[in-house]
Formats: sequence, C-alpha cells, structure tokens
Amino acid sequence: MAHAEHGEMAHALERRPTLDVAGSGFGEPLTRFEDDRVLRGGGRYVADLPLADCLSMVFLRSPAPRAEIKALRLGAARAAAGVVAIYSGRDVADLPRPRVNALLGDIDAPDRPVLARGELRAVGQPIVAIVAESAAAARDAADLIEMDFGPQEAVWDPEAAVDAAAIFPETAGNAVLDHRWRSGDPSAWDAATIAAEVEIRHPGVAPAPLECRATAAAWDRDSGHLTIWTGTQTPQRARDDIARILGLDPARVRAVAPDVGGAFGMKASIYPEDVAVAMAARDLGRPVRWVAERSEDLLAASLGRGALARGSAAFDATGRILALRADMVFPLGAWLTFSAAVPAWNAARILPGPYAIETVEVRVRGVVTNTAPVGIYRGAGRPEAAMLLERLIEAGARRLGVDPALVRRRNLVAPATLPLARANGTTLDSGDYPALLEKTLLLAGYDRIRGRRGEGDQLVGIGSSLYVEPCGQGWESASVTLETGGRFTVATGSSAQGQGRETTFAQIAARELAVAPEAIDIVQGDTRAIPRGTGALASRSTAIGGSAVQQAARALVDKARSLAARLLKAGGSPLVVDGAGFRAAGGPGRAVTWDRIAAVAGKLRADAVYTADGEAWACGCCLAQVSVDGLPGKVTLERLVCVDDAGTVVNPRLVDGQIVGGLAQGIGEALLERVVYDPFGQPLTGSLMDYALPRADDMPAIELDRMCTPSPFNTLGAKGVGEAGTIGAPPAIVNAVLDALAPLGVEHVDMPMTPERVWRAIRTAADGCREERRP
Ligand code: SMO
Repeated sequence: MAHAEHGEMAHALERRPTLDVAGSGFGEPLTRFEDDRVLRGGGRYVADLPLADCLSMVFLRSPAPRAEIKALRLGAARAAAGVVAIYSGRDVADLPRPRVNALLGDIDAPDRPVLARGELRAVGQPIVAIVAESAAAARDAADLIEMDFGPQEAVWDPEAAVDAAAIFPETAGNAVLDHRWRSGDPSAWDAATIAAEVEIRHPGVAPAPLECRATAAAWDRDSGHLTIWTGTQTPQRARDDIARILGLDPARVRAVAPDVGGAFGMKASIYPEDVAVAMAARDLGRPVRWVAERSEDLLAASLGRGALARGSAAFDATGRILALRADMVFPLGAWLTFSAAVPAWNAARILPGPYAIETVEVRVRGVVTNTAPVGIYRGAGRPEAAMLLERLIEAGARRLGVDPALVRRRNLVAPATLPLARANGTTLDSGDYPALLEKTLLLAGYDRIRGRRGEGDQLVGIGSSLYVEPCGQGWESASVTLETGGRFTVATGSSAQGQGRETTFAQIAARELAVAPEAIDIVQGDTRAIPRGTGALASRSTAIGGSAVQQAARALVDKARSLAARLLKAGGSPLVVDGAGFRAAGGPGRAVTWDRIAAVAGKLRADAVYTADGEAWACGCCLAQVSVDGLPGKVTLERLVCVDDAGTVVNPRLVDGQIVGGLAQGIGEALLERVVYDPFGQPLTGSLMDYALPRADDMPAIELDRMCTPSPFNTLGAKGVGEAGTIGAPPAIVNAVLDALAPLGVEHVDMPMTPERVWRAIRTAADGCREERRP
C-alpha cells in the first residue's frame, strides 16, 4: 500500500515544471502576514470604514413566525428626530428577487421580498428599513412603529413541513426540492446478514462569525456609480446581484469586501438587508450603512444544518456493506439564499463517501419552513453525509459484534481504483483512505485504548469517522503585476474572511517568481481591482484560487523572461529566474533584476482565469475518545485525533489552523450548539447567552497529522481543508459517546449531546430493560 508521508509532498512538487523554490516559503509554516495588522486593531471592517456624511439603517423585524400584516403605522417614526427616510414593503415591491442556484434542477422558490409586504413568514424578517442620522435615532424611531397582525399557524420542523399544507401560496407544497439517485441492484438487500438503521436529527446551528453581517453603500449621482462595501465571501456575485436588482449596469457597481471577520457560508449570498442599503443610498444620495447586532444575526442570518436524515445499510457476515439507503430532509427556512440547495446537493453526491458500496439509493428533499433561511454552513452537506455513513458503520459493527475499524477496512475504496467515477456523476480524484485510517489508529494508539474500555467503573468510548471533502471545482481569476521598484501585486478573486490568504497566495506566487513572499502584496475583495471572480467558499480557495495565482505568476515570468533575454542580449541561451531576477544559466555573471525589468518595461502584468480539470476531494480520518459521567450525563472529550489529506500543502501552519477551527465548530455541533425554536416558531436562542458556542475549555488536546496526496485535477495539487474539521469531528464524537453508552443499552442520543439528553437516554434505556424483564 503506497503511503504518502510528509516528505513525499516535496517530491510530488518536484515532478511539476516548477521554478527554484528556495526562499519562497512555499510549504513552510510561515506566520500569517495579516496577523500583525489585525491583532493590533488595524483591521478595517465595514463598520470601521470612514464614510463621510453616512446614514445608519436599522430594521424593524417580524416578531411573528407567520402572520398577516393588518396595519402598519409609520407616521410617528417618520416624524422622529434624526429620521431621514423610512421604507416599507410597498416601496420595494417591484424589485426583482435575488437569484437561487438551482443545482438539483428547478427549485420552486418561495417569494422573497426585500421588505415584508402583507404577510410575515419568519421571526426576524425585515419589515421596515429606517434610515437616520445615527443608529440610535433609527432604533428609537423603530420603537414608534405600530403594527397590527393576525398570527397564523407556523411550521418550523422540517419533518412536519414535508406533509403540511403549503405555508406559502406561491409554492405547490413545502418540499420545493426533491432529488433522487440510485445505483446497483436492489436485490443486494436480500443477502444481508444484518441491517443497521439510523435516524439523525441535526440541530440547526448558527454560523456565528466574529463579525456580524454589515453593508454600506454610496451612490455617486454625477457618474451614476454605486459602491457597496459588504462583509461577503463573494464580492463579484454581490456586485452582479445588486446591479441586476437595482437595474444598474454591473460595470457601474463596485463591490468591496474589506476585512471580513469570518463567514463560514453565512456570507456567501446577498441578503434583503444588503439590497435595502444599496437602494436607500441611491435614493437618498448619501452613504448608508447597516451593521447587524449579534441578536439580529441569530434571528435573521442564514442558519446551518437542521436536516433529518434516515439511513440504513445492509451488511454481510464479514462486515461488507452490500447496500445503502439514505433519505434526508433539509430545512430551507422562509426564503432561499443563493446556495440554499447546496447542502442537499452535496450530501446526495457525496454518498457513499469513501466507501465502495454498489447498491445505493438516495433521496434528498428541501422544505421551506417559517424560520430564518437555512443554507450553507462550513461543510454544507458534507457533515450530513459523513454522519449518516459513519453512524451506520459503527451501528453495523456493533450488531455484528466486530471492531468498527474492521468494517471500515472492509469497505473503503481501494487507492488503486482512484480516480473513481461514480454512478452519481462525481469522481473521487485521489487519496489513500485505508492509509488514513491506519495512520489515525496508530497515532491514537487504538489497540491499546480500545482494549482498556470496560476496565473500571467509568464509561469510556472511542469513535471514529472517515470523511471526504469535495472542494475545488470551477474557475477563479488572478493577476500578477510587477510594480515599478520590483515588488509584485497579486490580485485574486478568492477573497479572504480571515483564512490567511495574504500569506498563502504570496507563498504560491513567490515560488513561481523565485522571490521572497514578503515581496508580494495581495489585493482581494474589490471588484474594481478584480472584476471576475468566484469567491471563497466550499474549501476552494487554495485549490482553485491558488492555482489561478500560480498560472498568472507563471505567465508573468514568461513575459519577463523575454524582456530579460533582450536586456541581457542572451540570444537563445536559457535564463534562470532567481531571488533577484533573471540570470544566464551556468554562471552568476550576467543578471537582470526585477526592478530593472520594471524600470525598462514599466508595470508588467499577467492575468489568468483558471478552470480546474476536475474536482479535488480532500479526505481525512478522526478519532474521538470520551468519558461519560452517567449521573449528570456529562460527556468529556478526552482526545480528538485527526489525520487530514489536503493534497499539496502551501502552509502547514494555516492548514492546521483550519483543521483546529473546524474541529472546534464540529465539537460545538456534536456537544453544545443548537438553535431552538419553541412550539410556536419563536426562536429562543437570540443571544450568545442562550446559544452555546464552544469555548476554549471545551477543547480537548488535539492531535494532528497529515498525508499529502496531490490532486491530479488542479495545477497546484491542492485540496480543500476549510471544512475538514466540521465534517470529521461530529461523527467521531457521537460514535464515541454511543460506544461509551452501549453497555447500558443506549443506541441513540440526539445532537447536541448535552448532559440532559445523555442522562435521559441512560434513564430511558434502563426503564426499557426493566419493562422487558416484567412478565
Ligand atoms: S459553507 Mo462554505 O462557505 O461553502
């Protein structure tokens, strides 16, 4: 079995037609260039931008999950001190609606007005936009608005929504998305020795980036140009959407994502609030800014997860999985973000994940409900697919009475069969899943810790998971410019939300230019500097954005090389690019520096739009070890081990940082986090006092290692890593808790596995045993 170890990465890179790597920092754990500025308070977020004469926008939001607006009295608010304008549904009724990405075919999307008109569909839905000289004045005015409304019955549970009467008049039913695929021979089920079944209720979770949503806009009446500053993952898409909705030429709209304090999928789509800000700025001829408060984001920003997933698997006596069935219902909320279909799409196309299962039957549905929109959140369908598979693996192993590691070994896709085209249209590119598993088990000391379970009185458990992370398809743009003076500017369409792009992209370009990464400045998040771009999402930035930077840098070297040849009168003899510029091969004698080239040629620029040959699939393996204190039901995560394969690693420090951050959010989902709606559709988790984000003391010791199997489908060989931890951690932790509770007869606990739920599961199992013992 071919192991790809740390050292092999350098080997893989050498096989590529690449330039001198010395001093470029490529592959080295450089400290992030952006940290000094950001950690010293030098970050500039939308809320910090100095905008002269700027007005503030505040929203009156729906207090009801579903209701008819009977009267809306705005007079007192209009007359309030400092108020400049007030907009309600009728002012924006004619604006076209934001687009939805129909990945699984047509979506019967519910209507999505910028401001509610006539009816309310979710708590937090914007009803009135108040523009005033200050946010405080706008808030005071919002308090003066009177509204009469008649509550109606709300539906917020995805399962209830499937069969309930349509809650929105413009959709035929609530399941607005319904997709199935199947492969293999259904008679495989008949040969099963045992079948395992699971039902998983993913809690709805709040992405909760450090920086809440914020948008500002300014309209230049003279030129007819709109500038919008917004904390987004996708500035080019924001520009296009805003331009289309306001009827502007996209060339006259500039979208800027300044520093963005985290996003996690929550900032990949424009929101009604963004449209309202842009519209008001144009209408009033003054800059307008809206900065969401934490409670606003918890009520009205897009949520993640929340799916109800049912799965079953047929095993033969040797642990081989003969067939898999999955039926998943994804809540979508009351309106659809651009990527609303992505979680369902991803889950459907990932199954059967890293396992070679021939007979598969998958159905995914998306249902509208009376809640905030539910969309992509770090992982976006990948965690749901992994949870289903990994729960089934361990449930099947338990039923067969064998070590789950054995069941995994028996079913993992063999590396020799990669790249592997699958019945659902996806292609696994590269990786070595069995080696990942063995490396993780070795690192964890699996045989030793597994043997010690059941010793003593303490409930201890071990759980594992394997995951695949499809990431990196499509295209991205980049340009590299040699500036006068000999520095370089790299512009990328893959703008950052705190991932450290200034560092990794500099490392990538530096390797091609054979300069130090400090010689490179990164420009991002501004559609004026980089008009074409996809953005940073779906763990694609390094694989696709990085490959685009690499291509642009190579093109610049080619341009500069011919200039250098002329300057050196080198004729046809080869030139070597080195730390300073170009020199004739074979001797240090004749050289021309980058700043000399710039002095002669002026700015030299090369552009690239890179489209990947296929999709990269990162992969990894997690192992969790827990102890459970049965009386309070408290789960203690003792260890979390993770071995990830993100292909070519540009900066191991940043890759590890992504993994640890993802693991933290995965721990949150498994043990702590849950958006709670009461039985009437009222959200109860409206602040971080009620919504339990993981804190530092919830983190166990994390043990990391990696493999590096380059992807054959992009020039860098990189794969994504942004979502790895959120995919791998939850099933490993849940499996570990269920392993610990198995001796008590507990087979299931819903996430988050809070003490109350664990305690109840233990009690219920104990009661069940007593029941059975009765004659
Ligand atoms: S959930 Mo990600 O930002 O595609």
